[in-house]
Amino acid sequence: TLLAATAGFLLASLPCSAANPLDLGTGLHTADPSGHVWPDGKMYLYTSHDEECQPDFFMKDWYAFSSSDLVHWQNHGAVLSVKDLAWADNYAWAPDAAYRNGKYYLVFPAGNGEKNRENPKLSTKWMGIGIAESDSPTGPFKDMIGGPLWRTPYANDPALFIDDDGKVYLYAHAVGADYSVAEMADDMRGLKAPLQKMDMGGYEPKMEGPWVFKRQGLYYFTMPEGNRVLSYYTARSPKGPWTYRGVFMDEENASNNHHSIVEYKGQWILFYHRWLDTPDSTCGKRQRHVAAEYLAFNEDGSIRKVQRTRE
Ligand code: FUB
Repeated sequence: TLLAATAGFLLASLPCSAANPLDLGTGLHTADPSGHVWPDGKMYLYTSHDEECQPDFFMKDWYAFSSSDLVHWQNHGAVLSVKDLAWADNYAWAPDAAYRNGKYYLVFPAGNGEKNRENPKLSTKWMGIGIAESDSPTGPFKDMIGGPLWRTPYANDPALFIDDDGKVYLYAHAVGADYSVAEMADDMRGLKAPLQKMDMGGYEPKMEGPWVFKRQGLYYFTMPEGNRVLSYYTARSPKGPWTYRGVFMDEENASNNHHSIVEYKGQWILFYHRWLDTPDSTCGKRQRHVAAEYLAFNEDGSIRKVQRTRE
């Protein structure tokens, strides 16, 4: 299985049994994992945090974890909380992170539960994307601009991608403007130009949680299609035009998924979350747990279908 094999592959002296979902801390429910390998060579995971039996994804803070072997994880605690924000008090949903010029950045969605101000017909609450920075990968992160990067459209699930030329791209699930991208300003405090719609080759299912990576010169735009199955597009540029390539992880338990994909010591890893029965749950409901699997590619760059494993 992934984690046992990873332990053996990376550090033969470490024990070869490990849990999947990952052991990130007893009783702690985490979701929406964003994996990054920073200059110290460790894998860092930035996650959202489910309160026990929370209603309607009321979520309050973001966590960081690190590991050298993907088996033993250190919990660095909450690295940012909606308590630290002047403009939001709820919906601490899926974050992402980036490292640039010695600084660590956290992009995050947050909201205040109000109806969408610009479009009151939308029955959804309002959410925006914020950005925070820190000198350390484990925070604490500080809100850089004291507000969201933009107000309209409503947006969540941001993802940052830094290309080989140093340009930083921000992707997000933006209602009515899905499949959009913007280049971040050099100081990371705003966008160089407003969100721009990408050419998705004529196929645009509902999505959340975009994640972009590059492998052998090919760009991959991956997402939970319909909020459920993980699927992907490829392109020769970070802004597309994109070609749909199919599903690489099926739906489980009729529940949402959210993922990230990162190369670590020559091995591609998929982080995602599962909704699993949780015996000690006080509301008897499934809770979310962060898990990981190996990701493999075919000769033509296509992603092989991934099965979930339990250790
Ligand atoms: O965790 C809250 C939301 O659920 C995320 O932002 C979505 O991607 C889904 O995982």
